[in-house]
Amino acid sequence: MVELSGVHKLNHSNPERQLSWECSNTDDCLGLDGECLESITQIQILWESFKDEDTQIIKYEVALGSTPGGTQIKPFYEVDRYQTSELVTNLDLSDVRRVYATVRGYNEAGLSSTAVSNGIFVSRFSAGLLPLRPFTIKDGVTSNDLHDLDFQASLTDLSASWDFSGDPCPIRKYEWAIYRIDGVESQPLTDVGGNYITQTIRVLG
Ligand SMILES: [Ca+2]
Ligand SMILES: [Ca+2]
Repeated sequence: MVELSGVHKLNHSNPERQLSWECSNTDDCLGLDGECLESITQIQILWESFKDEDTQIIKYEVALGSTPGGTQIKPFYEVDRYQTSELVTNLDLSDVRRVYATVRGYNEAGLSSTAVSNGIFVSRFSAGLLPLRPFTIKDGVTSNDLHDLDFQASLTDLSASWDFSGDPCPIRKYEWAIYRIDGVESQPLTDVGGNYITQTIRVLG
């Protein structure tokens, strides 16, 4: 089972082009799976319909937790036997880093089986909230643990370190640029990938 990242709106003028909120096999489901949630009040989850060889599924129950299989955010509640998706609303995810969804399906014999999602990070940035700790950028240093410098001895190298980890949603890509104090661009925004939190370049001239 998976979580969708977006806040989806129905387009009534063009129902043909609606994103299907259903997935019938694992690959389809994972293709819709989100890594970061853009809302702090609601989440859309999807699951493959449970298969039982002997009896029918008579009901599903859904819960949300901050740990895999947990129910801290929303205890189990019943949803229809024909559902394979659920929009959970009226949530407050402002203090939650990651959400995990769990679905339990019950067969006619009363036996249940459970599916747990792989989790989705709450993107405070997307929701317009402040990060859990401030984003920081320091110049002249090669580690964000060091203090920002206002002077440096090297005439050839420039360093900067940054920390954007205050948003639970992981940063996929960083770009950095360098401007002289008079506004002249020494280096345009340059992709340094997703893993770097510090960068040094050689400045010629
Ligand atoms: Ca996910
Ligand atoms: Ca400085």
